[in-house]
Amino acid sequence: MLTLYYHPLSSFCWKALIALYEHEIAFTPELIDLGDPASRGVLEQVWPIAKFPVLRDGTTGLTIPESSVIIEYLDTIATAHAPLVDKETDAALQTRLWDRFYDQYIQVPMQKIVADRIRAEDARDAQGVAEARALLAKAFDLANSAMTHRRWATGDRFGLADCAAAPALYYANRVQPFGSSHPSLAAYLDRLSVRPSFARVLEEAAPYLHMFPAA
Ligand SMILES: N[C@@H](CCC(=O)N[C@@H](CS)C(=O)NCC(=O)O)C(=O)O
Repeated sequence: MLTLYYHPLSSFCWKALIALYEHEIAFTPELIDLGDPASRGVLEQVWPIAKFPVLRDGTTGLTIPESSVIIEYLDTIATAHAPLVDKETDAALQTRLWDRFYDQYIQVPMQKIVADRIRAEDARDAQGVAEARALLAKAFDLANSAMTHRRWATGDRFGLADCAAAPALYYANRVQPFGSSHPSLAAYLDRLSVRPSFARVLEEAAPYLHMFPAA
């Protein structure tokens, strides 16, 4: 049996949840509240870095942190659906490239902006936030032009990079809206939002979304 250590508001956890729902793999959700020392301790025990998601496979005894690695692992144990990382080398490289792109150049700067909002006024990092916003703007341009002729992140098949793109774009659009400036990217986010796996994640997150710092 699989256990997922997660929080329903966490963008990197959304990435793993999308993959679990795509594969229709059963798992036990272990909700972690990082603000509660006991709950944080549970996460630290399985992964001392204390970042989620973390997957624990009770059958093999394996503990797997890092959302992209979790998704690659799920491909190895799920057989009912197409893999989320292509088997063919060139396609796999594209999938991993766009997975890194959405994590590093959209999700990470988005998180920088959000994290700054919850800091004390005198600990805020205006320069870091400005750099994050500039990186987001550049990444939006690149992703928008890539998505002009694609349905999913790397072409016709939904995969790992789409699992990364969905939470990254959802939250980035809240901190730096791109709907009117980047129509192809906005249309891609619309497609992601009605994909049943991501629609389910959004539905489950809805009771927690009021906790997202608006500004
Ligand atoms: N590279 C990691 C990033 C995980 C990550 O940053 N998770 C955030 C939640 S979205 C977290 O655990 N934050 C808690 C903290 O930094 O204390 C992955 O892909 O899983």
